[in-house]
This record gives sequence, structure tokens and C-alpha cells, in this order.
Amino acid sequence: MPGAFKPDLKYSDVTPHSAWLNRRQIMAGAAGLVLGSQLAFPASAAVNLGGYSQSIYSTDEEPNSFEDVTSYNNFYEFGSGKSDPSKYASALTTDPWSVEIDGMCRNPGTYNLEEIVEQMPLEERIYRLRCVEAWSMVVPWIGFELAALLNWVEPLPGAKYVAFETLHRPDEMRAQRTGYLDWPYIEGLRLDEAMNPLTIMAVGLYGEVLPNQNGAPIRLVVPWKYGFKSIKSIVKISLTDTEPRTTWNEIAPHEYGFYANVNPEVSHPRWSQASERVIGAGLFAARKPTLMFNGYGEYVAQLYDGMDLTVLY
Ligand SMILES: Nc1nc2c(c(=O)[nH]1)N[C@H]1C(S)=C(S)[C@@H](COP(=O)(O)O)O[C@H]1N2
Ligand SMILES: [Mo]
Repeated sequence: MPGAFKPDLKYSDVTPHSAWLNRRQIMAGAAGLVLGSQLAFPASAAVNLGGYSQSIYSTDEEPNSFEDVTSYNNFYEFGSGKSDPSKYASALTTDPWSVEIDGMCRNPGTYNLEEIVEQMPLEERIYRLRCVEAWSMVVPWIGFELAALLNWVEPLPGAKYVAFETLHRPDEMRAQRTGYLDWPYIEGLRLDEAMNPLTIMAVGLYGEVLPNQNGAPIRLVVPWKYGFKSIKSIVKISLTDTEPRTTWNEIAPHEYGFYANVNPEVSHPRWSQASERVIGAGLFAARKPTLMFNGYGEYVAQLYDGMDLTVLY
């Protein structure tokens, strides 16, 4: 794990002159800000990313290309193939968008997405995403800490968990017309996991609003857990005192637990989790050893003190 993080390293130090920066400059220079991203992703939301800072929590790894990040996806609402989301997610309308926040908090309500984003300090954070299927990539997200949003609605003292729900709109999400998963996709975190500064809500990547296939217009990113926890296209967040049900756990409880912390020592029943295939590294590249908590242990290991992670996987 040593060397996994260099908080003093700026994003510009690791990717001096990458294509995305040019794209952002071009977009910023154009009067019609909308055009740049809307050409590629017709249904992108009108979230104003405005200015954002570089996060001290970024990994120092080289991000995957914009192409990799937006064409190799899991988003079962659009199909189970890795290229289905980039093929079909343009059908999703993400503007207008609102998020209902309910349950055990002082300020429940249905909030317009722009209203939320305007109040949250935006940062760019480069995080490794480790899928339970044993591949990984590195993504330069733009988002804000989930803690900021939760503090805004003020959890009540008895709240212990946060539940999340994805949009259910079969007209636009083609695989929701099938019974492949039990829609809507749902996920959950313990409240202390949700409040950890590593947990973010992403509204953009590579300097642009979130492409639909990556979970537009707002998705969770929890970098020390397997990718399936990072639920996309969120319409509802609930504070509760009971452990939320989660989509993959309900389908296959012995394969996907509630915690889903990246753990090289606990194998998936059908394959090892000890190493990962780095997307974009090329066919003959060596697999990379997977790190406990995906390399984020210094920030999150204490959340699980005293827990047996082979039982609570
Ligand atoms: N609503 C929803 N969220 C989801 C998924 C999904 O199928 N539906 N897939 C998850 C899985 S398994 C992974 S690995 C990540 C992939 O995120 P990415 O496509 O942006 O890389 O999204 C997660 N969030
Ligand atoms: Mo995944």
C-alpha cells in the first residue's frame, strides 16, 4: 500500500497535457457550452460544473482514457454487456432531474439536481474503480462528498444506514423492460461509510458532465468497495435505522455481501479476487495484485475494526 497516495500531487502533474484538458478548454471557450458534450452524449444533464478544485484524496495512478471510461461499463438497466451502456444509454433523459431524500433526517424533501450541485463544493478526484469481476480502471471523477449532502439534510440521531435507489424508467432504460434484475437497482451503506470523506457523489468525469453510461446525472462512488456498490442515476436517498436491501445481495447472497469491501483474501465463490486486469493495459499486460480496500485502507480500515470480513464480505 505505501505509495498508493500522494496527497500533494496535482492532477496536472500526472497527466500534463491530456486530451480531456483540451476538450475542457475548447468547451469553456465556446459560447454554447452545451455543444461539446452534447454532441457525444445527446441526453446529458444541464448541471453546471463551474469551478472545482483538485482533491487531496486522488490516487497518483494514470487515469484510463476517456474512451475506456465511457465505453467499458456496467449499467444493467441498459443490458449486461460491457458495451451496452455506451450503445443504449443515450436514450436516458437526465434533465430535469431531482433527488428525493427521505427517512430519518431533519430536512427531507425532493431537491432539484441543480439546486443540490450549486451548494456543494465540487472537486476532481481520481479514484480506482475495482469491479467484482476482477478488472479495474482509474477514473477522474468530479463530485462532492456525500457527507456534505447528508449534513445538509441533517441525519437524526437514530439514523444508521443510507439507502439509494436508481431511476426506474423502462421507456428509456431498455433492460428494465425485462425481469433480468429486480428494478429499481438499490444499494446501501452504513452511515459512517457514507460520511467517510472518500465517499463521493459524482456529477462529472474528465471535466465534463457525467456521460449517461457512467450514471448521469448523479451517481455514488465508493472507491474501497467493489464497483456494484457505486449506484448510478440516483433518484432517491433514504436515511434508515435498518440495513438496506441491495440488488446484488438479493440475487446471490453468497456471492455479493452488503459490505462488498475490496478484499484480495476473500474470493468470489466462482473466481479469485487476488489480482485484477487493468482495462486499457493491453492484452499481454500482467495482472496487478489487488490491494486490501482497493488501496484505500489508511482512510477506511478503522470502519471495520473488530469485524470478521470473511463473514461480513
Ligand atoms: N444503477 C446501476 N448502478 C450501477 C450498476 C448497474 O448495473 N446499475 N453497475 C455497477 C457496477 S457492477 C460497476 S462495476 C459500476 C461501473 O461504473 P462505470 O460504468 O462508470 O465504470 O457501476 C455500478 N453501478
Ligand atoms: Mo462491477
